Parts: sequence; structure tokens; C-alpha cells
Amino acid sequence: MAPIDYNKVKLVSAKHPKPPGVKFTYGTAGFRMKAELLDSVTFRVGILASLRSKKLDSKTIGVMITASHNPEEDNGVKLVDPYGEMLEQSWEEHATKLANAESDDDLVNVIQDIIVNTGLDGSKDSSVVYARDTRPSGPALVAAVEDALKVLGAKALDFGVKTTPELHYVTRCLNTAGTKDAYGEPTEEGYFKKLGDAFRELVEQKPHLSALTVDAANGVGAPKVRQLSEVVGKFIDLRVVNDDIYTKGKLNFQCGADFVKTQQRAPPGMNLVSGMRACSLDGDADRIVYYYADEDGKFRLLDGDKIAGLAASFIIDLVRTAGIGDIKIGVVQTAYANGSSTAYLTNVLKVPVSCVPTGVKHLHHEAEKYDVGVYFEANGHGTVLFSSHAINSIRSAKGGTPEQVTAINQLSALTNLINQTVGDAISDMLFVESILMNKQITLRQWDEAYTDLPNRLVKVVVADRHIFKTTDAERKLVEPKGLQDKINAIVAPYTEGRSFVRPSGTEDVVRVYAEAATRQDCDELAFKIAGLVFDEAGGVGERPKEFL
Ligand code: NG1
Ligand code: ZN
Repeated sequence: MAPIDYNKVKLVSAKHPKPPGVKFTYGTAGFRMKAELLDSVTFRVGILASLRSKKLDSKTIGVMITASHNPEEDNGVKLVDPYGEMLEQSWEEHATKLANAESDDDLVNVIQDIIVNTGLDGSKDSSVVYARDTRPSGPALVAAVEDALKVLGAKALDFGVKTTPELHYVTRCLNTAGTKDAYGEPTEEGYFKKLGDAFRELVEQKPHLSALTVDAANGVGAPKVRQLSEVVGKFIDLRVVNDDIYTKGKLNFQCGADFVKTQQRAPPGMNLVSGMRACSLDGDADRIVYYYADEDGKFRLLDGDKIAGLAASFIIDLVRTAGIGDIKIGVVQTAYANGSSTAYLTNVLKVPVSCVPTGVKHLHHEAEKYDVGVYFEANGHGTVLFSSHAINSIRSAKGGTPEQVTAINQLSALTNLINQTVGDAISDMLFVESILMNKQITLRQWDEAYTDLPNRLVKVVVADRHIFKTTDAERKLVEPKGLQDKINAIVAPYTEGRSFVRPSGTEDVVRVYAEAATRQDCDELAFKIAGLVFDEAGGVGERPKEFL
């Protein structure tokens, strides 16, 4: 317990000067940009983490240094709240103000404003746990966080090189240790043990499947999947590729979940042949997509929507077999979900589906409204949340028949296998594998649930993406005025046509999404809308040739 020494804060802050003229925004994934611009930001996020901890009775706050699927030269930093959730929204504004304070004096003023506005006691103890992915810029940014924690006298817990979901996990474990909600051992061993035990429970009696090739995006997932293999290797043969975390320039380059999803092809060099089972993680291992080649060698993607469908159908069956009534199951998607997936969930599984704006926090909050809330972004980020009502019902359920007992045990194992804090590629992979093993189905059989509508995502570079304002979970533009009517007119003639436009929260671009009944129609629609946006809303540079 000591008051904040503002003179010391200024002295240390002088070693982490803000690059003049740069405007930082705490977006959907924290701060994210070229790593060379992030030193002052990361220092200040360290300060904010300590303040947040002081505000929350000295609970431990998490800081993750990663830029996920972005190129290697980027980095980013975000805060994790005590139970592993994303930073509370009202604090995003404090983060942005701190990051944009031009001078050391301004910084102190902003800190004092935050203290007054939030009514926190600056002399309280604080505790922060931090981790980073494998980016070369990571260690220097960690040092900036450590400088901040030192000057504020915060307890600093270095969790080392970890996946983003591991950091969320450990934050929750640290804050629930010794309570009735204890989430697990606050160590990496504890994380793997929790997943491994639950996975064993789900698949122990089941015949094994063929090997799974895991593209680790040359990122932190590579060593972690290998560690996982030591725990679950008896049940599943994991073959890690794109595991080079040391050669400069390889992270996320022509590999990883984002590459596979956006390019709709396997990473070059993988040699995906018919019969092979494969998946790709992203650079911080919080996203996963599956894929295979059909009999003709054609690439087939099983993205986040497909995972949501598989997960929901499995859980619905288990709840039914277990005979646990009064459990409301729902699925949460964004506008990027393929129209066929929404139709499958609604018409075949007959499960309620909500659509929310892009960004994990929106999905997470909506999923909390269900007893079992399945949420996935099409890009492969997602998880399943179990409410305390669901967990209590599962724990207290007593099965009569052997089928009932098995279903109850499996549901119980799922509550441990699935990361309740955030989408987690490693946990999701084990979840998918356990379903496939239980059902004894191939990727192709999983894929047969429904056929994706052809879809395309196009980026448009504009002078100011902030002029784009959306409504209806980002499916309609309100501004620039009149643009939505023009989009509607272009979409109208296309069979099963759908398109929407929104500003990206992580890149300085506007995204255009389109889907339609055929690949040709879909591409035509996407490039017509992209052309419209470019022409009418301040397109910058040369008009891309493919725009119509
Ligand atoms: P933006 O850049 O706001 O579209 C992207 C992804 C999101 C989410 C965030 C955070 C798409 C179309 N968008 O957001 O789903 O994952 O990054 O990483 O995939
Ligand atoms: Zn990620």
C-alpha cells in the first residue's frame, strides 16, 4: 500500500515517449499496429492494468502481447479482466486516453482523471499477469509493461510465451483459486491437465481416428500443440506443421487459420491429399479452422460456422439423452456467418440463433444469455459457455439408463474441456476431435450437414473508414447516407444474394462481404459492391482492376 509516485511515473514514462501525431484506439482486439509504434502504448497499458487491479480490489488483471493473425511486424496489446473476460467496455475509453496523452505531464493528468472518474483508491495493491506470443518484438514490449508495473509497485507475474487463451485461463484461475468457482491450477501444466483429463473422459472407449495435421502458423501454437501431444498422444495422433517459430518472417505467412479462411486453400507445402485430416491455428492460437480434400482433390473448408453447427448438434443430443430439462441452448453468430449455416441451425437443429456485431466481446456477452451458449465467428474464433444453472443441472443429474449416465458424464467433461473464458484453438480442436470420435465420422461426413453458399470478403481502402456507420448487427449502413439503398438495389436480382459493408476494427479498411447461389454471382456481387464503395465513399489509390 503506497500512493502513486507521479514524479517517478514521469521519469519512467520519459523512457517510453509517445510517437508524436499518432492516434491510438483501443479496438475490438485492444491496440494493434506496427510493433515499432507500440512501446509507449504497452507501457501505458501496464499502467492501466495496475489501475484496473486497484479498482477491482487488487484482483489480478491479464495483459496479452500479440497481434494474432496479423503479419509478423505487427504487434498488439490487450487487457483481460479477472474472470478471463475482455476488458470491460467503459475502460476501453480510459485505455485510449492514456495511449494518446502527448507528454509525460499529460499522462499523469490522465491517470489522475481515471482515478477520479472511476473512484479507485490509487494506494491499493495491484497484481498483473502478462504473456506474449512468439513475435520478435515481444520481449521489448514485455519490458515496457514491466517498467510500468514496477513504477506503480504492482505485483508482476510473468507467464512467459503463451497462447492468448492460456493467458485468459490463468487469469481466471488466479482470481478464483480457493473459491467454489476455482477454475483450475494457475499454471500451464494445470491447463494441459484440465484439457487432457476431460478429453480422456470423452474419448477413452472410442476407436481412434486417423492422424490430424495441425498447421500452427509458425507461431506459439506449435510448441503448445506438442506439449498437448504429451498429454493426449495416447488417443490422438497430432502432426504439427508450420512449426518454425525462429525464422524471421514466417509467422502467419502463407499459413495459419486466417490465410486458409480468406484464401480458401491449404497452406502451400502442406500437400493436402484426399483422406487427410487437417486444421490451422492462427498466430496466437485462439482460432481454428478444419479442412480436407474431397475425392477430386478439391479443397473443402470447415470454418467456425461448421464448428458451431457440429458443436450445437452434439450438445443438443447429449442434453436430450441425459434427460436434463430446462436448459436453453442457443447459437450466436455475426453477419459473416454463412447464410446456409444460419438456415441449418434454425431449420434443422431448430436452435435459436442471435446475430451480433463483429468482435468477440459481443458474441461472448450474447452467449451468456443462454444456459449453453455456442458462439463462433466464421473465421474460427469461438467457444461454448455453460451458465451456472447448466453446470448445476449437469452436476446434480442422476441418470437411470447407461446411456443417460454416459451423456451426463460427457456433458460434465465438456464443461472442463471447453475454455469458458475465450475462444481457444487447442481446446476447440480437442472438442471437435472428441465429437468426431464419438460419432465416428470423417470430415466429409461432418461437412455434409449443409453446403456453404459461395462467399467472398473484399477490402476497400478509403480515405476515412470512420464515416461508415452501421446498424442491425452491422448488416446495414446508416452512413454514408443513401449508400445502403444503392447496395440493396445491386443485391436484389441475385438468387440468395446478401452483402453488407462495415469498417474494420483492426485494419484501416472497409470490408465488403457478399454471398450468392453461385461462385460467379457471388464474385460479381462482391466486386460490384466494392466498386460502389470505392467510387462513392472516398476510395484511395488506384481503383482495383477486379472492382466492377
Ligand atoms: P475486423 O477487422 O473488425 O473485421 C477482425 C475479424 C473479426 C475479429 C477481429 C479480432 C473478420 C471479417 N473480422 O475484425 O472477426 O476476429 O478481427 O481479431 O474476420
Ligand atoms: Zn488470434
